[in-house]
Amino acid sequence: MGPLLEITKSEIPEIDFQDKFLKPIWEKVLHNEDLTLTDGVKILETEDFASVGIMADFITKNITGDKVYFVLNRHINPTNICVLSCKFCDFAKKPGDKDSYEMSIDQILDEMDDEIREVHIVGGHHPSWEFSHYVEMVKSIHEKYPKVQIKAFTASEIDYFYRRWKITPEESLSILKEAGLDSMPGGGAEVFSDRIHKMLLPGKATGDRWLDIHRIAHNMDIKSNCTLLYGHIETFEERVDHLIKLRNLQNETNGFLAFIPLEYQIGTTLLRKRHTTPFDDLKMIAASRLILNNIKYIKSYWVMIGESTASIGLNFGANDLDGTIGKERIAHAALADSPAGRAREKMVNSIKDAGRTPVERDALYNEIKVYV
Ligand code: V47
Repeated sequence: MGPLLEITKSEIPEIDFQDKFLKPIWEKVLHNEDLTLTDGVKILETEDFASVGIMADFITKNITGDKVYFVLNRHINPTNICVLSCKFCDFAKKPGDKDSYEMSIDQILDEMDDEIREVHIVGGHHPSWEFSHYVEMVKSIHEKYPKVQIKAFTASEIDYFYRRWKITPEESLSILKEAGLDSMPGGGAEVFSDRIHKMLLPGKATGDRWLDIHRIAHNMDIKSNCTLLYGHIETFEERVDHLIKLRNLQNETNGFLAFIPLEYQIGTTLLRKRHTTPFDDLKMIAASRLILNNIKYIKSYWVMIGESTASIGLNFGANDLDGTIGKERIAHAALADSPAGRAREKMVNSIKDAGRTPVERDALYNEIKVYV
C-alpha cells in the first residue's frame, strides 16, 4: 500500500514557511515521496507549528475530506495482574496486591450493552489464566452481543500466549477469529527502539516481534491498529524510526486501519516531571500524518491529550476521535438519555466544534451515520 494522497484531487495551499527547512519537506509531500528520518525529526523540532499543521491537514482533507470518525465503544481491561514489570506502566499489579483485580466473564458482559459498536479488550499478562479462558471470553461476548465488533488483545498478549502456553500466534489468532475476534488493538508497541525496551520494558515482546505478529494477523485478514507511546524518555529519532517501521509494514500488508499517538501519562511512574505540552501533542499528530502517508486514519485520542487538544488535533491531521465510553451507570440512572446517546452527542459536538463533519463508524471503519 503506497501513499494515499491524490494531489490532483485538491487545491494546494500556499504556505508562508517561517522555518525554511520545512519547504523541501512540503515538496516531498506534494510529490508523494516518503519522508525520511531526518525529515521527521525536523517536523518534531520545528517552532513553525502552523506550517506543520497546514501540511498535515492538507493530506487528511485529501484522503477523507471534512469527515471525522468516531465509534461508540467500551474499553474493558479484564485484569490488571501482569507478570511483566514495565517501568512506564501504572496499571499492572502482582497477584495478591491490594488493588489487583480479575473480572469474571459475566462481569465483562455486564459492562457492555447493545448500543455499542466495538469492545476494546486489553489486559495484563496474567500468570495463570489459560488461553481457553480468553477464547471463552470472546465467544461469550460474541454470543450475547453479536452486533458488537470485538477488537481484542495486543500483539504483546498474543506473544505471551506463546511464551506461557506455547500456542503460536497463527494458532491463537485463528482460534480467536473463529470465536468472534474482529480486529486487534494497537497497544503494546510502545517504542520499538531496543534501547527503550532494555530500559523500560525488559521481557516484553520486542519491536520486531510486535511487527511480526501484526504481519501474521494481516495475512490472516485480521485488521489492526498501531500506536506509539511518546513523551517519556524516547528521542525524536526513536519516535520517527518507529513510525517508519509501521509505514514499511503497511506497505507490505495494508492491514493497519488507524494509528494512535499515545501521550505518556506520568501517573506514579515519574519517568519525567511534566506531561508533553499541547504544542508537542499537536506536532506529534501532524508528524504522524505526514510520515504515515499510507495509513488512512490518525486518531486524536482525547483520553490522553484532553478534549480541547484533541479537538484542535482535528485540524492538525487527525481524522478520528476514537470514542471511549466509560461506564456511566450513576449518571445514567439520573438522566433519561442513555450513556451511548450522551457519548454520541458529545462526540458529534466536539467534531462539529472543530468545523468537521462527524461520521459514526464501526470497528472496521464502515460508516454508520454521517451527521450533516
Ligand atoms: O500499550 C501504558 C499505553 C496502551 C501508559 O487500538 C500508557 O484503537 C500512557 O493501546 N501513559 C494501551 N499510555 C492503550 C492503547 C489504545 C488506546 C486507544 C485506542 C487503541 C486502538 C489502543 O497504553 C499500552 C501502552 O502503550 N500505556 N501505560 C501510561 N502511563
